[in-house]
Amino acid sequence: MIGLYPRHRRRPVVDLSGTWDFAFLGARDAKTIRPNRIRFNDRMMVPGCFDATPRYAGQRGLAAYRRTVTLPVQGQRILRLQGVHHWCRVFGDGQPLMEHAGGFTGFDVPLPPSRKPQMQLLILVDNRIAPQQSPLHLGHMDWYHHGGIARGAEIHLCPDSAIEHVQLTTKNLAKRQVQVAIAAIHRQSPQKLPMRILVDGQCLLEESLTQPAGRQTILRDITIPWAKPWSPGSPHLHDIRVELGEDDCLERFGLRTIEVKGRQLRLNGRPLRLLGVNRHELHPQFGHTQPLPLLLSDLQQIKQLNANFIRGSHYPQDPAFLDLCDEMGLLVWSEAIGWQQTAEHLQDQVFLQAQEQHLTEMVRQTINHPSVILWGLLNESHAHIPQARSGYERLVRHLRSLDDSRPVTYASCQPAGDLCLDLFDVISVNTYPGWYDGELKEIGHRLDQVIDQLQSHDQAKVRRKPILVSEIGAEAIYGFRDMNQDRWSEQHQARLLTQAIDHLMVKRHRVAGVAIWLFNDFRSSEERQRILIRGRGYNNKGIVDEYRRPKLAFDAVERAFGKAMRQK
Ligand code: ADA
Repeated sequence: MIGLYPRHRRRPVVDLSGTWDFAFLGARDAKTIRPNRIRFNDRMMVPGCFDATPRYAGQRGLAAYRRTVTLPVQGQRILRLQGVHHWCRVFGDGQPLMEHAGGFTGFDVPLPPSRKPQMQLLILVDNRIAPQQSPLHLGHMDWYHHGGIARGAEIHLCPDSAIEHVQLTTKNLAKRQVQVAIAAIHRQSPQKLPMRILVDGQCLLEESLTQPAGRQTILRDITIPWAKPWSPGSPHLHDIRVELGEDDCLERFGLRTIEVKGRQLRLNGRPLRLLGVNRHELHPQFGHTQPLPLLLSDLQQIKQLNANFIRGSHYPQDPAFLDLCDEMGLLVWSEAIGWQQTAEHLQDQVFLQAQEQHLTEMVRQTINHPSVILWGLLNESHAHIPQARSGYERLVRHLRSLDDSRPVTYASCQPAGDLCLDLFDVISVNTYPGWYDGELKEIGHRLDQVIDQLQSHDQAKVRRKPILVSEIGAEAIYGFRDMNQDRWSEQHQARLLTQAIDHLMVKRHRVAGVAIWLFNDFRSSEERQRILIRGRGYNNKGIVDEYRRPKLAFDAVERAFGKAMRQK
């Protein structure tokens, strides 16, 4: 299942989780592969990352997954893949159907009609770093790019009139008014269809529609008199079910607003202070795949820290993770994949188109989560180079066209020279005082300098925006406690984070929030320039290690966030 709960009651959905036939083809070129000639000699788990198993650890290349499914012959069949890393070509009964580049987001593959009840699915998956094939997964990025069908896979059996997606927006919090946008596709014309909208099992709207063939969007406002606003302290969720003809779709929804007012972020009209962590979806045994118990225990630990916020660095997080954040009342920054893109990338049409498609996919799968309060993109990219600006403009415009109900931000690592800050609603800064720059005793001073620069920026528009410290942290090797208490020791990391949180969120009240770098240690890129500065090949700035064992900094952050929370 994709996510935590079934999205359909009427529409049959075939879950493709489980074992598939598998073959690792290594250096082979996908173009030369004859699907019926592949010798399958292994089994692989879906969802899963093949290179997180000891047998294929560290391997880059082409892999083949195969599975035969039995399906009814009538109706439109759609294969939904929720995240394949990071390039794939899909075949149905030996016929190529579609290619997709980019992991971490879902996409649909329409399956051709067939008279046979069985269909053989074959998916070629490539985890090589090859920008011409997969422009968003680049070797310099500071995380390990695992390969495989990492998230869920399903086949949807859709009627002639089918719901493609349902988008829910809080229109008026006080009046409990929600806009329901139903994107539907009709393969026959004209279609007279009964439609109902039910909330928490109660029917709020019933009508009969006549729809022409093709794609249509149906917009309706509904009022839910009993709805309670969603907030971290009271994460109330409501079930909204849309029934259209023979099809249906269920979404869970939280009534809430998020806006920027001067230097504040406001949730349901009230000022918000974000105390949070960055989180990477990586685990030594599962790669990018996130088993549900792992997601839940990560969130338990994050809540234990007195945190209310998670930055999903640096790509869209698992849909089940967002479902859990909705339930557990955690606020999320949902970020599109990006890491230190250059001005050349930001002028490159292929890169920009791939980013636009990825943004569209991210927003589509994330938009109904009340926990998601911020959109982010292009972590630490070259916004200080004038030629990069048009690329930023284009991507921000695209993102806002997909959803204008959430503020947009991006994490800048050169705020003083940044030429794109005016394009965003919230200014976010990644800064490493006491680790990459300066010493522990200078942390407060260095943080003040960064904030002063922004709050006295020559563009008035920039001066008045909320500021988030989106990364701050230090490396510590789990278990390394040292009498010198210097860099790489657990003590150093604990002291640095205590001082930083205390300065930003207790002593001074100049920022809207902080997200420490980071919750969990994770494997970094195998590229030489990166691995030489990453002990064990890992980014060790987690306050828990890769198996979620707490370092000294865990308790320190819990105490510091607790103190900050009580200050409110
Ligand atoms: C950057 C980057 C992170 C990580 C961090 C670090 O700020 O955004 O992804 O690489 O540096 O650990 O150095």
